[in-house]
Amino acid sequence: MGVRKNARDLTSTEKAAFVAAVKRLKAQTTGRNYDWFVTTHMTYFATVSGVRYAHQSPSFLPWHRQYLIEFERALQVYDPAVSIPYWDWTVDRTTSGAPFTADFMGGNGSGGNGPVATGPFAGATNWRINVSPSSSTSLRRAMGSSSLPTAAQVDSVLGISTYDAAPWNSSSTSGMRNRMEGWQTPNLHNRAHVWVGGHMGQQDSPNDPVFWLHHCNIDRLWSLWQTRWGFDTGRYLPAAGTSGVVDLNDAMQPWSDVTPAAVLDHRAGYTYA
Ligand SMILES: [Cu+2]
Repeated sequence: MGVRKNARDLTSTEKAAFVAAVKRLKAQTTGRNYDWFVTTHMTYFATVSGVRYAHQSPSFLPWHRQYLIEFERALQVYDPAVSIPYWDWTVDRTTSGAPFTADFMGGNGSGGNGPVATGPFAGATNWRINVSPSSSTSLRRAMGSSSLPTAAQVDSVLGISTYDAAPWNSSSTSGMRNRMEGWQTPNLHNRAHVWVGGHMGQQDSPNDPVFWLHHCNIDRLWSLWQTRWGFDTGRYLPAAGTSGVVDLNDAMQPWSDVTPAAVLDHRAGYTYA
């Protein structure tokens, strides 16, 4: 069983191992390589066959949970000791501190939404953007022009006992999911994407490796919510018979056999430090 650690607590060796595994997956030329994950996120950014799977829907959390599990397994083919670390942006809130150090995710883009200038993902030779709606082949960031959510705002969201509510989309005004995803205040997940900017502000956001650290934190927050309110299937909504979204026992594309019910209790597979 893997333990996902806070990125600020990784040793130099652990940081180097994560970066190395990510780069090996990027260099893989067939199968579910790094760019497959980028393409998949772009595909499921939109509605597919009339269903919203990954965003603006109840399955935002279970879809990304499975997506991270698949990514972590793909890394572990190269290094079984690697787990995805999480970026707790309620604590690490600067553009040059963890995880944006030169030995890990690297720093800001140069000159406002320009290419990342430091670290292992700086420049198209180190890290080439292959799949994107924009033309830049270098990773871009424009960090810090907005604000990150606070610990008090996270607590307010974790205190909402109902998972989600009709109309089960970005207009849902009650329920935890839409405040966690970020179409309602305090906009947790969306705000961190916007704060990093550059590729992280686009549908091809997994091109920025910090995507995985951010979504690992969102998954951790969901796990904390589950710890408080329950890991059982009764905590996920909607249960059944809802058109256009993923009910508890509906399969989530692109996986044919993975339902929200199947991923709710992750504790046998991985835990959070
Ligand atoms: Cu996201």
